[in-house]
Amino acid sequence: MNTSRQLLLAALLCGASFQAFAAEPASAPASVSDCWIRALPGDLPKGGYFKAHNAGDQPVNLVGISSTAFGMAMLHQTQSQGSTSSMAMVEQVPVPAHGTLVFAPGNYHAMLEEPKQALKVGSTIPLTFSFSNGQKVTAACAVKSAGTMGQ
Ligand SMILES: [Cu+2]
Repeated sequence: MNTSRQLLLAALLCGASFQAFAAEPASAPASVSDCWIRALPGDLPKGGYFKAHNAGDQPVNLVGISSTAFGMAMLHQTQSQGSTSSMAMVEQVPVPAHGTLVFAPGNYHAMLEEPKQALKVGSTIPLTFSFSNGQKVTAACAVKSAGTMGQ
């Protein structure tokens, strides 16, 4: 008798706390804007550039990129040493509280490989950005010509 009562109480408490969580407004401080992809011919990896914003009081990390339009999507950073530059994969990139992180040519970028279709300049491709707070943000990224230098 006592045990079933405790179980019932536990179930009620769990339900109550779950509801309290669900009733809270979803915290979604991260957003992405100005996304574009440089169209390069053939199988060359394409660079994706964008601005990641964080409207929250806590820093948040960008932890991944995915797209149904590419077989592989990674976070990269271009590192220059003298006249040579190379690219390194990065696991996560911090977006400061109330800050913006700019992904631009020559620095952080999305590396998009194995396109499932040829990229058409003027079209848009959705990229999905995953953040450390659990947010997934999808942005429509404009495909721009290979000669585009900035945004
Ligand atoms: Cu790269």
